[in-house]
Order: sequence, then structure tokens, then C-alpha cells
Amino acid sequence: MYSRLDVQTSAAKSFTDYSRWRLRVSDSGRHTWHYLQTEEEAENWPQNLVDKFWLGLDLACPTLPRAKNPLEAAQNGFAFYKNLQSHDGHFPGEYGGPMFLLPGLVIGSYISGMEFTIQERLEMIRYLMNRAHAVDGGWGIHVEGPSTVFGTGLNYTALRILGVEADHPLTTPVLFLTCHRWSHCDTIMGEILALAAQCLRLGSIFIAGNNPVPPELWLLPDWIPFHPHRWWIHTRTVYIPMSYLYGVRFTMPENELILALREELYPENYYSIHWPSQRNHVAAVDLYSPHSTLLDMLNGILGMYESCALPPLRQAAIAKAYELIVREDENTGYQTLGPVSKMFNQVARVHAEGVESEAFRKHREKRYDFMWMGAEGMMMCGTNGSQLWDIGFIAQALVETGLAELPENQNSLLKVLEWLEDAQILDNPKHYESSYRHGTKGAWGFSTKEQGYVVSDCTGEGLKAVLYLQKNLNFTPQLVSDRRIYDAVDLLLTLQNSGGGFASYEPIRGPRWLELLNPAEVFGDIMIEYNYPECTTSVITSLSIFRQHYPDYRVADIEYVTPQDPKPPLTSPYNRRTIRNAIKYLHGCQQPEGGWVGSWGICFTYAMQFALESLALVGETYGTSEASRRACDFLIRKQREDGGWGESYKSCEISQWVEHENTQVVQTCWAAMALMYAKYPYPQPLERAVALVMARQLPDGSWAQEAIEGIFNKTCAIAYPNFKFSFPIWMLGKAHKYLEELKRTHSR
Ligand code: LAN
Repeated sequence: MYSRLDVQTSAAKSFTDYSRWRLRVSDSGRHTWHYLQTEEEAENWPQNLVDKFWLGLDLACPTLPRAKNPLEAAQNGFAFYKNLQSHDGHFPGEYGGPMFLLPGLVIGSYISGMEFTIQERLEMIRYLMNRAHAVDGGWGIHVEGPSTVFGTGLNYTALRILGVEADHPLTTPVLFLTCHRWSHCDTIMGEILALAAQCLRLGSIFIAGNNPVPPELWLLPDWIPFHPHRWWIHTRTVYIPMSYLYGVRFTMPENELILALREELYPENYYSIHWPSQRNHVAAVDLYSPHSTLLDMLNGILGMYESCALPPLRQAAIAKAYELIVREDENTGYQTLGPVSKMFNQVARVHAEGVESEAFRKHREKRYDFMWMGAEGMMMCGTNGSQLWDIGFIAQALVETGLAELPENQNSLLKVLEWLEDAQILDNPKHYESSYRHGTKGAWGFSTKEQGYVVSDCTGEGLKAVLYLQKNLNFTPQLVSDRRIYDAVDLLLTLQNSGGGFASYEPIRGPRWLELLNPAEVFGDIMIEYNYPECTTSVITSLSIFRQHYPDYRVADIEYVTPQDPKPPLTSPYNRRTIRNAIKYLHGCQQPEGGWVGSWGICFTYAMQFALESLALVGETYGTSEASRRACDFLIRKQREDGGWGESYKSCEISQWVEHENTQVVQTCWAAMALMYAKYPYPQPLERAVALVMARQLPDGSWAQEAIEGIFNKTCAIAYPNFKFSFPIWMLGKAHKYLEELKRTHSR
């Protein structure tokens, strides 16, 4: 425990002075929050609207003239949203939702001897208080999910480390915990929990109390089908430091807090627990993907190997894992791929190099990139932000709706282009093949250039945004050269899978059966990459827009020439190889009822706007294609009385539509966009959707935050709060034109 803190019990009270917090935006979109200690500092660095908005303070924006049509509503929307554009051109935002990240930050910092300021500690406590469920005092895997053993065990431990006493009213989750045993979650997440427990010495897991995480897998030859370099990048990037820490049997020395937690967290006497028999015990509430028999058998064998692991082999494996950790840190400016690997890498580096090292200093510095100060307190974000993702959508929305050309918006658009130019990754990673990385030259990643990972759809959306800004507007310079645009296209072409679809960070590297080795009982589909309709669409739409402007570049690779028909007309979209294969993939994954299941947004409405955009690209619309018609009919069946759509994150868990109790503005926009892409011929459903989104617009042009928008790995929801601006603006502007066009054709 840092020092004991006397904290208020009411989460509503603010713990620090909110007028003192500032978001610093530096280095190509980097976000760090700062608490100004003195009146004088605060005067020299005034709070701006971006700070105030994300802190939940009143912006006092004026009431705008009431919109008389959808375009005016879109205009009002951007009149507000422009206030949230940062000086460097991008739109910062909170990226919270998962409830297992803040404990990682706190526990990882604690065991690596890294301090927090008192204000950070207070605000993290406040966040946890605000997020504890009133019914049972626990926390779930994400902010909207029910309490789980995993979420509660981690967050309780975090609170105690942050300085909250065991007799504080907030610590009632212990009651919840006594019904389940948290150390008995055995998942990659459970492994994480168990490893955290082990580092803190809360469970004697190395006496075969949890399943092995051997570093030796890194010594296998690369061609082996289950070599970790074939795993999904997030899984393997977390596995690397975990296997290192497991290999070196890392533990933190016992202290008073650790001894106390042993008492508090376990329903029975900690010292009498028989750990080996608890290995595969998981509370029902946590369980999503039960272990396969194959995995249990393998764990058994690896468990036996642990008792006779050859020391030289183990040493070599530990050395290899450490090498990979260092390379990952260096490739990403010490942020690593994501927040979980970030904290594990930090612990591993500090273990190996100590608190006086350069690695310690750099890890401490980059911890701040994930720490976000929000209206409910301080959280740990899912990545170091969603900078590129947010700017990519709003840029396209503004160009497509014509709002970009309004004189009052032009400056803002120029800034957007400058930011996008700066965000493109110009080279492959420093340690490239040696850290099993895919190339990155020409890429746009999800957040910032420094994080440095290519994501297929982020490169697709980034490329589209640049093409829209540079080619469709007459007031923008060409900041991104043709060569750099070709680099992006070259990279995208390396990412297609043989089935025609696109995955997230890399082409699929491992066999499907590897999923049988998924150790994470709380997540689904995490062992390898998969094709996603969303990623596939972003890539093929961007390639197709690219082709309109650069018809001669790599024609043979983008176009399809069959041996039987060596000279098909180049204008036929079906002849585009990449696109054609992708469409085939999309047809293959449409559900019989007509929908597509979303993997990164909730859920059908999200995936369907992408899928129907793709189909439209090859001329498949409501009037011409059975697939498109089936999809539109599915959406129309789901439209609610009030004109909107609303589905729960639970849709993603079961791949079946689950209604949300409330209609959601963002999902209504996705559904309406999907219908427009499909050229749905009847205006009424769209008019009703538009009316709902306009009715929910607030007098200052903004929209209120509704349910969480995103998802990953089937079960964990994640927030995209900027979507409530970009998609309504886009949908309303698009619907304005679309409905007018429909009227014109009907009156002809
Ligand atoms: C993200 C966020 C963005 C998302 C899209 C670009 C939307 C998607 O189309 C492709 C996949 C990607 C890049 C994605 C992958 C998984 C991430 C990185 C996340 C959902 C954000 C957080 C999540 C990561 C796995 C969380 C860390 C947790 C672990 C258990 C390792």
C-alpha cells in the first residue's frame, strides 16, 4: 500500500479540484493529463474546452438556431464538435470501458516500485467508487457488465494498494468475493490475475497452483503451427512478458498489505488452500470460453515438465523472451502494443534492470499515455487513445456531407489533413523480422504514429480520409505525396488472407484449431487473427477510391485477370481481384437472417454498415442483390417504434440480436447508413431514424453519451465516445442528400 488515505465515501464528491486538470496534446497526438499545483500555474495554462468537456465540466456553449432539416442538424453538430478539436488537428477522447486495466496499472506500478501523485491516487479511487456496482459492490470485466470474480478481485486489490483501508465502506465487495474464489480463475486474464497474485504472493501458484506459462515455446522453430508468433498479436504480446516472469519465478517480497489481502480475499484460511486442485476452477459468472480437453491435457504435460525443466533450456528461453520484451519496448517508444503488455513489460524490465535504469524511467514516462482523467475519475485506457480512428471518420463525414467546404470549417479541415499527414508511419519497425512484426511502411495505426502498429482498417480509413481531403476539396494542399499513398496501398495488399477477407493487424498466421488452446475463459476468438467484415470493408473501399484517382498503379494486383478471360473490361468492379475475393468472403459470413456479426462495435448495426457499403461498391444494392435485400429487411425488422435501433453488447456474446432497453443514437446512425449504402428505396424508415437523431440533439448541437459503443474479443465492451458526434453528423448530412434524391426520383 502506498500511504493510507482517508477518502470520502460518496463517489459524487470530487476528490481533486477539477479546474486544475489539463490535457497536454504533444508529439503527434500524444495525450497526458496534468494536475496544476498552484494558482499561478493554472493562470498560465488556462483550461480549454477540450479539458472541460472530458472532465464533464460545463462548456457554456451557446444554444444554436433550431435545425429545420437534417443538414442543418449536422451543421449544428459540427459547430459543437469543432470545439473539441485539439490545436494539432485531432479530436482527443477517452478510451475506457474495460475494468481490468486500471488494476494492471496499479498492481504493476506497485510491484515495480513506481509512485503515483496523491491526486492520481485519489482520482483512481474515485473512478473505482463510481464504477462499483450498487447491488453487490463488485466490478465486472467492463463498465456495463455484471460483477465478476475476475473484475472484483483485481479492482479490490487496486483499491487497497491505492490506500483504501479494509474497513472502508467501499470494500464490501469482499462479501461478493467470499461467494467465489478469485484466485481460481485460470484464464489468460485469469492467468494475468493469477500472475498478479503471484507477483504479490497472494497465491502459491508456482507450486503447480496455476497452469504453466513456459517461455520455452519461444525456442520452437518458427514453422511449428502452434509457435507463439502465429498467435493473435495481442495474445502473444502479453504472453511474452508473462512467460518471462513465470520463467524467473518473479515474486514481490511479502509485506503487511500482502498478508492482509490473503486474509481479506479468500473465504477460507489462505494457508490451507490446496492450490493444484483449484487450477481449473472458474466461477460461472466469469466463464465464457471453457477450456478444451486438449488444453487441459497440454497443461497437464507442461505441468509435469515444470518439475524437470532443463535449466540451460529455461535460461535460453528466458533470455529470448527478454530480448523480445526489449525489442517491443523500443519499437513502440515504451508504450508497447496495449495496456496489458505495457504493465507486464514494465515489471519485467524493472525486474531485470532495476529502478535506477533507463527502462524504468522510460516506462514511467509512458505510463501517462494510458492514464485518462474523466468525469468519473482517473482510468486506464484501452490503448493510448483512438486518435486516428476518430479523425478518420469525422474527416470523411465532413467531406461527404459537404460541411467541409463551408468557410467556417475549412481551417479545421486543413488541420485534420496536417494531423493525418503527420500520423502516417513512414518506415518498418526498428526491430522488424526479429520481433515477428508485419511491415508498417505507409501505415496508419489506431492511435498514434509512435505506437507504431499497422491495423488494416485504420490504414484503410486513414487512406480514405487523406484521399477525400486531398482530392475532393479545392482548398487543401497535397501534403501526403503520391509515393506515400502508394506505400499505404502496397502495405494493404500484403494484408489480404487467402479467403479474401482482412484481419486486424496481420494476415492470419496460425491454423483455426489453435483456438482450442485459448486459455482465456473470459474471452472468445483470441488465439489467431480472423477475417472481419469491418476490416475487410475499410480496405476494399479505400482501394477502390484509390483506383479512381490512380487508375494505373499496380493494376494487375488490384484487378483480376482470369486465365480464361485475359482481358476483362477494367471498368467492371468484379474484375478487381482484391475486391472480388473480399466480396466472396462477405457473402460467406452473412447470417441466414440477413445480418453480419460485428467484432469491434456493437454489433449487427455496426458490421452491417460496413458490409452493405462493400456490397454497394460492386453494384450489389437492394434493387440488384438478394444479399443486400435480405440485410435491409433484417434491419427494417429491428427498427423500433420510435424510429431508432438499439442493441445490447450481449449481441456480441451470443452472435444473436439482443435488444437494448433504450434506443441508441449511434446505432441508429449505423443502421441508417447501412440502408443508404444499400440504396434502400423507401424513405419512411430513414425519415423516422433522422427524426429520432434530431430529436435527441441538444440545444448546443451535441448529443448526450448513451450506452457503450465498442467491443472486443466477444465479451469486453469499450467506449468510443467520439462516435456520438462523427456518426450523427455523417448520417444526417448523408440522409439529407439521400432523401432529397429519393423525392426527386419519385416525382419524376
Ligand atoms: C482495438 C481497438 C481498435 C480495433 C479496430 C480498429 C476498431 C478494429 O477494427 C481492429 C482491432 C482494433 C485495433 C483493436 C484490437 C483489440 C484492442 C487493441 C482494441 C479493442 C482496443 C483494446 C484491445 C486490447 C486487446 C485490450 C488489451 C487487453 C488484453 C486482454 C491484451
